[in-house]
Amino acid sequence: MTTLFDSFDLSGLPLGNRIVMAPLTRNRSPRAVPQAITATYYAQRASAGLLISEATAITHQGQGYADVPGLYSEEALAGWRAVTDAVHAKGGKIVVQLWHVGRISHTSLQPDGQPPVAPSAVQAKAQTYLVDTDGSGRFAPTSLPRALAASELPGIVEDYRRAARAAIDVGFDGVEIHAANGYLIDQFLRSGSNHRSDRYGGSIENRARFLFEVVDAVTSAIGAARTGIRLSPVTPANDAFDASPQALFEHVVRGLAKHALSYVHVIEGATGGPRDHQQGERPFDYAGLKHAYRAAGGGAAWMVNNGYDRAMAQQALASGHGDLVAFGRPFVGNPDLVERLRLGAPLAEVDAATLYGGGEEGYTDYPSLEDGRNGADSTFVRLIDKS
Ligand code: 8OZ
Repeated sequence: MTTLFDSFDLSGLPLGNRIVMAPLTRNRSPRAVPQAITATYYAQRASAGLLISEATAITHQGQGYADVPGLYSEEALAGWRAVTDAVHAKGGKIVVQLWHVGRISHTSLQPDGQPPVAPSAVQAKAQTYLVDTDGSGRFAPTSLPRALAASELPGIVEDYRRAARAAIDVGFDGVEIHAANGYLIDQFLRSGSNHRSDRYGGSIENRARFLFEVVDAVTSAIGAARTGIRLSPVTPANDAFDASPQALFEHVVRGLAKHALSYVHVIEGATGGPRDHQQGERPFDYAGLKHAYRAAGGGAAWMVNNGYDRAMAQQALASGHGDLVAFGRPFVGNPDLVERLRLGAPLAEVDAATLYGGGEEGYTDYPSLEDGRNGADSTFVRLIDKS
């Protein structure tokens, strides 16, 4: 029977186990540049079969929160080179998540204070995170975006292509296209944020066109075997809404099946929230989504995510529901999550106050079991899970 601890061949990339570190935004990259502590943070977690980096902006325009990293300056790329070297030195594997936030941004984060861009000029009921000049952080409503002209889209597709190429050049083992959680690609997909009447709006086929153009560009630049994608069919994150998610996402995965991608990563339910969250008329059928993909010839690894614990994850693999399981928050507080799951050891809880922004505290100072400091002498570590 398949277990979490079995190795996996990810389109030629050998993974030591089926446990994936999900992308986690940490806001510790001033001027979009990953720092030395970021290399330490990922290297501490390198026993995961695969690390997926935090969402990383492909351009300044694709940026939507204070101090998130980018792939669009030499300095940022040098910072990422230190990260990939540190992970590889520990025998780990790491892909970078390619991110364009679309309307989930703020004029103060955009080039020349411009409005963010989106499929349509519809403001999201969502918040972003800003840092004031005195260094204090605050949440702020996202700004009213301007609608992209169709003539601008090839340029953004090119930005994805360029970022993917740059990522491979600084040592990433691949990329994950972020098509989830209400960001630019998801904004095109869903009727709630896409009110266009040109060939990028209206029908499901039209709304998925931008996603497929990005996938074509990235796979042609770095190869489909190094390209994964993340979807979140029913998440309400960042005001994402579609009334017919089943039809929409089955169309999407049937199109993805034409490429020999490395993996399809599916957030089940509301991101970081209830797994049974519903949009549209009936509960989302994840097995049906996977079936649509396989029936269309799609052979990529199927990665599942959202609120999995050890028992659920083992069950997902044993039943064939997924090939890989991505864990998010458990990796924040447990750098040695793989070892803890292997031993059935307790997991440390996350300190919510140090999730976004700051330095080493709540970032690189969570102990591993090996540190021999677990629990008792650590003020922020609380044991929550004995499964
Ligand atoms: C949490 C905070 C900011 C951004 C996502 C990139 O939801 C994010 C994100 C998560 O995909």
